[in-house]
Amino acid sequence: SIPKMQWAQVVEKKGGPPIYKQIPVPTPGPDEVLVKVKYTGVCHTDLHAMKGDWPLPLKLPLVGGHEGAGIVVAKGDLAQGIEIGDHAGIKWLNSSCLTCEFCKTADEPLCTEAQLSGYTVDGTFQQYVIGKAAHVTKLPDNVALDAIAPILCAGITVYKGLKESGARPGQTVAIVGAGGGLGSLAQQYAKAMGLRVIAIDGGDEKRAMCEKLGSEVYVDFTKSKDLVADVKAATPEGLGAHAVLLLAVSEKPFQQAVAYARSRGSIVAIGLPANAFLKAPVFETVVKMINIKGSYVGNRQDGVEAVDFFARGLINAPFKTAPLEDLPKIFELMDFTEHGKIAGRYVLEIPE
Ligand code: 8ID
Ligand code: ZN
Repeated sequence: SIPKMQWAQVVEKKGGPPIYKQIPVPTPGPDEVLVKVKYTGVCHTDLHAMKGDWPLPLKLPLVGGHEGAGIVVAKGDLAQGIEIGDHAGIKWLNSSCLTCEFCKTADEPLCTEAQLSGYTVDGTFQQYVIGKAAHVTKLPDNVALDAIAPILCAGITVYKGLKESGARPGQTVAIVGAGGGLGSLAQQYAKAMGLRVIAIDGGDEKRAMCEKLGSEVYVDFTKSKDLVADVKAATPEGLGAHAVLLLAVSEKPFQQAVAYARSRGSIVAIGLPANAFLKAPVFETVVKMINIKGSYVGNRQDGVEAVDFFARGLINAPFKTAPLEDLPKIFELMDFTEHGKIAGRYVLEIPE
């Protein structure tokens, strides 16, 4: 039976920290489901939210988290497509209107009425979370709920970003921030999609991880004397990367990527460092015919496909597990201004 109260990590004021406390269990509306969360990933977005890094209003007090994997335990009368007992994933996109032009054309992340898990509505850092039935991702029963949790944001986002890059099998993609949560999964999706990977990040722990994940070259941005030259040297004929996936939480690579992108190549901005600007020399961008674009999570079908890659055993990125109670410690490790020390993803285990 569903209890009245539950454990949650609650951010009560901008800057945090999250407070571990008991709050009421929410009741799903007619077109919603209640998911008992078993595991949730910790995305850097959760840290941005707590710090108030972005020009996008936030719910407060807030239960963060948007990479939830669990089991449907209740549903409203109008909730379709998912049943009580199904394994389910809660994504960043908690709901959208489903009637605007963006929703009609499968660009629902662009819906102006979209609700965001762990940002405008309470997310997965609690035992019971609400999701709009139409947006919950059904998960196969036979996949481990801890390992699949990070697919619900990081996996979907990098899979979509790789598709948006237009890179084709055999081409080379430079992944900037390859050692982080998104980056570790990006390497696996890229490989599964037949792409060749250059990993860019800092430190030897991330080097070892990237080499295991199948990147052909690791460029350490903290040690390289000439990053542009090192990246280009790692590409076919030294002509640069066919695609660049920008996943870092710092501005510099967003202003540098044009220099090592191949002519006709694409640069896909995905990371969201605070107050940052994309900057590119007009001359090089024009004469190299560079395509610079943004990519924002994915639609429902991208979610289905990203989960399917995982369920078929093609995606194996490392993750560490910790109890929900440890969230503040994980934020400290993640914070790049202090540590930036997490190789891969942390997944929180939600108490029974
Ligand atoms: O839909 C979207 N666009 C979307 C979805 C999900 C997450 C965007 N994001 C954003 C997050 O909000 C965050 O800004 O993507 C960014 C990366 O999220 P993450 O992977 O969860 O963060 P992380 O695990 O902390 O990894 C960041 C990595 O970047 C490296 C760090 O060492 C770390 O491994 N990095 C940094 I910071 N500066 C770098 C640099 N100059 C760098 N790597 C290479 N060069
Ligand atoms: Zn995320």
